[in-house]
Amino acid sequence: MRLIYPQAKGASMRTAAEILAANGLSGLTGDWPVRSPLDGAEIARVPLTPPEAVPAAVARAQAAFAAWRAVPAPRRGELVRLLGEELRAAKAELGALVTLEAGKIVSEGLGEVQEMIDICDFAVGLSRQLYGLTIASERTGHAMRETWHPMGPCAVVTAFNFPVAVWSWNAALALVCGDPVIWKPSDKTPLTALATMRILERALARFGDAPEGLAQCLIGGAGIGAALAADPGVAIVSATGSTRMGRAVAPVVAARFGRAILELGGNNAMIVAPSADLDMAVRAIVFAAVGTAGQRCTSLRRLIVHDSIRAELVSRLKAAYASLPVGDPRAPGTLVGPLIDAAARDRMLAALAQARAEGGIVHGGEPVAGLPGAYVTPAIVEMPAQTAIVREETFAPILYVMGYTDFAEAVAMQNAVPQGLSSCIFTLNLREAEAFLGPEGSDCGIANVNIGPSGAEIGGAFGGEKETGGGRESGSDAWKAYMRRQTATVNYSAALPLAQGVRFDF
Ligand code: UN1
Repeated sequence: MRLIYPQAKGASMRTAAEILAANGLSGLTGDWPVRSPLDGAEIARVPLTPPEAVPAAVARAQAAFAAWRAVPAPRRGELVRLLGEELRAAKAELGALVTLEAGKIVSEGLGEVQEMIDICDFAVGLSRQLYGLTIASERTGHAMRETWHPMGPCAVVTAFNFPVAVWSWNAALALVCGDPVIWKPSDKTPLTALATMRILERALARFGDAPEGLAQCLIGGAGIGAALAADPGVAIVSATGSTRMGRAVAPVVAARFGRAILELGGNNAMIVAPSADLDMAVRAIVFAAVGTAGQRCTSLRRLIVHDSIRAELVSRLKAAYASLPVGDPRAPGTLVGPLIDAAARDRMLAALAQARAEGGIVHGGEPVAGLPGAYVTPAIVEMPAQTAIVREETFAPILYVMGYTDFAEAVAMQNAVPQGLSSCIFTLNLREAEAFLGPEGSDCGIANVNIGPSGAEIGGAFGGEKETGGGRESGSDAWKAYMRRQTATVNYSAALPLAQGVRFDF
């Protein structure tokens, strides 16, 4: 391990105040303290929205909906086009704020903003492609069609680990689909949310005549999310976070027949088959398990390796891990930044203790002395079997390694966890690759061959099955979840035939 200290040569020495100012966030006052994971220091205080303010916010969104749904979709797309332009202009500064507030290395902070730009581009094109169907009617002189209409206000609940990109996946689609957006960001990362709202305000000003209340941001705790979930004025609740959070939100939305889009926990695996290109596999494993300090919902947590190559792969991974630069994420060269806070570090250490108790051999996984903040060395844990702790998602850089002998056993292990977000296989064997992607293969929403489980592009639908919640966001036809489908039958004949040949003459 190489330690990178905050005063490292080449690290941006800009103060938090300077980065906040560059994002238009000077002079914030409020009750809620925001801490940077870089060193645990308080960097700002922001005002909190009490849950009692939610009904008024929903009323504003409803009023905005009445106007926005009537705006032609390509014109709605123009607002998202302008948002993409403003994000391009703000990329460096917003990326720096993501690094400051969420602890991502510079490249990943910038990558997160690029993901926002990408989904804006996608949504602009989509604004001219909200295609429905024409359907052949069984009746003479009848025409059937399916049309997609705006749905209503969309609440977007996001997590600290992708503090702005996940909002944009939802907001860019919701806005072109005709839905106002109410955002509840993680209370660990309100500053990036406020900065994003400033960027959106610039786009709204250039757009000119968007309704007031089209996009709101409510900073607060779980009470805000609970109030949004319960409010019948919120048509869609798109929530990203833990399975525990999803268990609280989903029944409340379901009880009022609202629509939920859930993106919850993942416990993502890679199968490494005997034919795998191990050089590529090692690179993919290290990025997916260690990148973002293991705090992606798509992070690699389980390695299922053929017994014939297990010892070699583990020894190569141990060597790679030993060379990883851990420390100040602002410094060029750092690959492992801090965990979000001390509680996250404590959960990692508790998981490792449990893994040991369940027979695991732990390499790494130690708190880093001498650095402020919750810095840890990433852990590789050789497990005798897929025990209880392996089946849990721990949001930290822990990679559990298990062996297999035959392919069917490996696929069964991959699927034998409660979560179902992302998965992958490294193999040069076509039969294994296609079987992994087939109906008896991976049960996850995302399944990859010869790339890792994380770092998805925005063009595909993003989400997963089982305890991951079943929702899909981002690309493909995920937009349909933000609209209501209407089936229309038009009779242009002079008769009134009934379907299915039913006679009802009088
Ligand atoms: C998340 O961690 O909630 O596929 C989202 C990825 C990113 C998104 C992760 N594009 O890793």
